[in-house]
This record gives sequence, C-alpha cells and structure tokens, in this order.
Amino acid sequence: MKLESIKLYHVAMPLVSPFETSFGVTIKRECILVSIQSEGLTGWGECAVDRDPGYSYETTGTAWHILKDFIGPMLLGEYVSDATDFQQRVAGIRGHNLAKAGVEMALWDLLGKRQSKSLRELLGGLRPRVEVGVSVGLQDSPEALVEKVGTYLAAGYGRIKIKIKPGRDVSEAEAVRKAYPTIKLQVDANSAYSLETASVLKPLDDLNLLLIEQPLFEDDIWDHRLFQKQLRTPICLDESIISARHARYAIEMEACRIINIKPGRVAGISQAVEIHNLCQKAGLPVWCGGMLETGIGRASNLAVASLPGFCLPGDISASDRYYKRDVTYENFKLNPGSTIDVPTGPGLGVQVDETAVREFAFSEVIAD
Ligand code: OSB
Ligand code: MG
Repeated sequence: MKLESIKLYHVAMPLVSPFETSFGVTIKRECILVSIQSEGLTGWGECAVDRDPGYSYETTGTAWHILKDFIGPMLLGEYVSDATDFQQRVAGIRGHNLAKAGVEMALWDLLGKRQSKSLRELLGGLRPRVEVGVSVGLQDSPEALVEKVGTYLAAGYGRIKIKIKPGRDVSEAEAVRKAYPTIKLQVDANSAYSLETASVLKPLDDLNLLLIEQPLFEDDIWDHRLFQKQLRTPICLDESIISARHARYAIEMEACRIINIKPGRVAGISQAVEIHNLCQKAGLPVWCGGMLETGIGRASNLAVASLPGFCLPGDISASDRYYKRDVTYENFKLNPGSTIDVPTGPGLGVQVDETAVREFAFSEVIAD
C-alpha cells in the first residue's frame, strides 16, 4: 500500500486521577498519535511515550524527532506491504521502540481496513473478550490505597496491581492483602530496587501474589535471575524485555517466570506476537501490559491480548478508569467477570474523534 501522507499529533489528555509510580506522577498523559493516509483509507496508531524519560528513555520529544526526521521521510510515498516490511525498513534505527510501534499500529489499522478484517482476525486471536485488571498508582497511605482498591473491586475489577517503591512496598501490599484476603493481587516496582535493596521485598513472598513485576534495573536480566532464586513468587519482567532476543535471554537465564508484553516497548505488534510465540513454546505465561493508552492503543492491546498465550489478566482497564473524554467514539466498558470486549470492526475497530484529537493536540505536523 502506498503511504501518501503521515500526520503526527502530540496530545496531552487529563487523567481522571493522577497516576503515581516509582518514577513519578502523571496528571496529564501525553503521547503521540500517528495517522497514515493510503489509497483512500486512514490508519491510526499511538506511540505510548510519556513526557518524561521515567519508564523509558523515550519521550514525546524523542519520538517526535525520530518520527518526523527519520521514520516519516523513510516511508513517505513508499509502498509498504506489511509489518515485516516496515520492521526491515526501520531496522537501521537503533532503539526508539515506542516511536516505531506507533507507526506499525497505524499500518495494521490500514491493513485491516483494506481487507475488512479486525486486528484480532489478522493476528489469529481467539477470544472475543479478554480478562483484565486495574493498575493502581501509589497513594498517600496504606489506608488510602485500601480504599482506592475497594472502589475498583466494587466497579468489578477481578485483578488488582499496586505500584510499589522503596519505603512504600511491604506495608502497602500487606494492608491490601489483609483487607482483601482472596483477591488476585500483584505488585509493580518499575525498576526501583537493586539486588541489595530488594531484600526488603522478601516478606512479599508470604502474601500469595500472582507476581512481582520488574523489581530491579531495566537493563539487568542477570540480577533478576539471582533474585528469582530467592523467591517463591514469580518475577514478571516488563522494562527488561525490549525484544524477542531479550525474552529469550530472560527465559534461558530463568530470570523470570512470567512476561508482561507491551507492543510499544518491543517496537510493535509484530514483535509482541513473536515474543508471545516464543513464550508459548517455552511454557511461560504472558499478559498484556498497558501504558495509560487512549482508545486507539487500548483497541490494539485488546486484540493482542486475544492471542491464546495471554493467560493472565491484562492492564487494560475501561476507558472511564483513565479519561473523561477519549479520542475514540468507542468507550470500552468492563463486563461482568472483569472482561472487556475485543473490537470487531476492520483494523483497530475504532473510530477516531478528530475534533477531540485536535483539541488535545498542542503540535501537529503533516508530511505529504
Ligand atoms: O509499568 O506497567 C507499567 C503505566 C505507564 C507506564 C508503565 C506502566 C503503567 C501501568 C498502567 O502500570 C497500566 C495501564 O495502562 O492501566
Ligand atoms: Mg510495569
């Protein structure tokens, strides 16, 4: 398909409540939306970058630069056949996975629209709806956290993840476990500990957690191996897994027993599928992570999470957990049983509200 024009929108969208992790607080979530025009169709994608380099070295600023000055000019006017073709073209750009993934998502949306197939069908996803949970940010006190978790349980979420950081870890998790003895519970440290400082986390082993997500440095698969040996609870890697190779390293080193797959972090949906297939072969459970996506990225994550190896609830919550107003007309709702429906329309299966995109955008670039 010929890529005739590429538009970039740097948007900032107010969250319904601030989201705090070990690396900072997000009040307005920024990202870059990509739209690609091709042969009468428009495909949309989302680069799940943040304003600050806290989760990843990438930011809205770096992604803008990579998209505008490298990926855009490489693709404009070109005939790009699919995600594999795209990945070959951008292979010379080192890193910048979140930037690449936004473009790949838009290409999948176009491919689906051309073939009148949903992304789930294109990927071979099986489930019409996927099991989901909610990721709860750091709160002011363990009591406030227990209360916040209670509101999400009342809303119907069947799996809770709490964010932890040094000084706000075991007491938080213990308080939640004590208040809700039987819920599916997991914690996420976002790389806040070293192998030495992580020893304070050992009491978590007695709380019957589903997993402990990314306790140690993002570039340290080896120390995760050493820490996993000291725990019964499975370690789940997020930040450390930036490619299928890294997934293989982690599996071979026994650095984790579960992997969180985020298409953005691994440079695109095609790479996410590769990691899913690798983990399935190795017998490692995977689940779909989230990055506070808009309706565009949420639709994509739901399709990815419909693949058979995704056997733990994803960080894909209902639209109203994140935004009062979204950039898609579709509003994702939580079903009884803590599931969300996978879109069935062509491509991502969402209709973008371009007025909302323009209202949230503070810069816009059109290359044609
Ligand atoms: O580590 O999983 C993470 C949000 C932004 C960046 C990193 C993470 C998260 C979340 C939120 O935990 C998950 C969601 O989108 O609901
Ligand atoms: Mg995480």
